[in-house]
Amino acid sequence: MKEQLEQLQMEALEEIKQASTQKSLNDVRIKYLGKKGPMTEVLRGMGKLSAEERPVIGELANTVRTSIQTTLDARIEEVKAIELEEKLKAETLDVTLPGRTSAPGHSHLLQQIIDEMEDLFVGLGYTIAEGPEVETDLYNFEMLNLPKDHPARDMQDSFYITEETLLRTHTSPVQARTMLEANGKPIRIICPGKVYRRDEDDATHSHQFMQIEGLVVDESISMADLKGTLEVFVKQLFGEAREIRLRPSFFPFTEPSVEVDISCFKCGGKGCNVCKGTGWIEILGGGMVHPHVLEMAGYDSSKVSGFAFGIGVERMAMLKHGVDDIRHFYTNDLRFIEQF
Ligand code: 2NL
Repeated sequence: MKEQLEQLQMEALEEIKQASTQKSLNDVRIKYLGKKGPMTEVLRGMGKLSAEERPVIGELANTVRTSIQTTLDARIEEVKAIELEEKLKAETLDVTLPGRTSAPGHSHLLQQIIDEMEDLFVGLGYTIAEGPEVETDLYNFEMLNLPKDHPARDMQDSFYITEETLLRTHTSPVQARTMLEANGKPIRIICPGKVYRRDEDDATHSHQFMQIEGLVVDESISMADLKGTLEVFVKQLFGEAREIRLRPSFFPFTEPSVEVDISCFKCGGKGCNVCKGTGWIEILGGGMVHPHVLEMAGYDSSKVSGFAFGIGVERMAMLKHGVDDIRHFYTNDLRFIEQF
């Protein structure tokens, strides 16, 4: 029995030495010290021993059990430390690695044009005015000489939120607000921003687009001031060689009203596909602010006058860069965006 116990101890210690995971060590524990293991069996056979042998074998059995137990515990600690070490090594964070940088972007083409126009007009002494995109019927229509049931409202039929509030159909309500706030004082402003119209989207129409409107109100402002201002603006954006041409037109908020053409920047006026053979390209509308609009905004139309104009930003961008579909501006395809 003594040899049996010593053999057991040797085998157990050897297996403990070989085991390299917590799980296999636990298996060794169950195998040698478990209820169904060889130690239990040896102890059970003690009853058959003589009175002299029993304490000797009993003591040896205890020594063997303690030896297996402490060797096991020590090895488990060792394995735990190795496993932790490996885990830490696997999860190491190299803080010296360079970070992930995001590629530098740039302004959208429409914003670039707005920036360019803002710079130009600020240089001419204008300030930039902004206002809400959800507007009241009062500022969007009434104050601009478009009373309820006016047929020109149909052209700008819009997205209504309630009977009296809607998405603005032009940036003119910003100008109406600015005039009211000016309390009869002179103003020079441009109003860039998003506007909305109930339109079928196609290559040249979008239910949402951008406008820049300009407004000057002061003593003795005339059509000559409008023409001179637009000439400076057109030469800046389309080149020094450009000329402008004013044709009579109609807007409810200006009287007289004009449509403004520029000489074709592709053919110089001879006629080509861009100007459809006419030598001229229509780029904006404007006119002298209607006296009724001035009066509603608190001005004395017998003392002051004003000019106003409205420019479609997308149309300008399409002309300048030969873009054939307005929807390119909003689909955010990088192959388009990165060209500008
Ligand atoms: C166009 C024409 C225009 C205006 C906008 C305006 C604003 C006030 C008073 C008078 Cl507050 N006029 N704005 C005037 C004439 C034309 O826009 O076709 N734009 C794309």
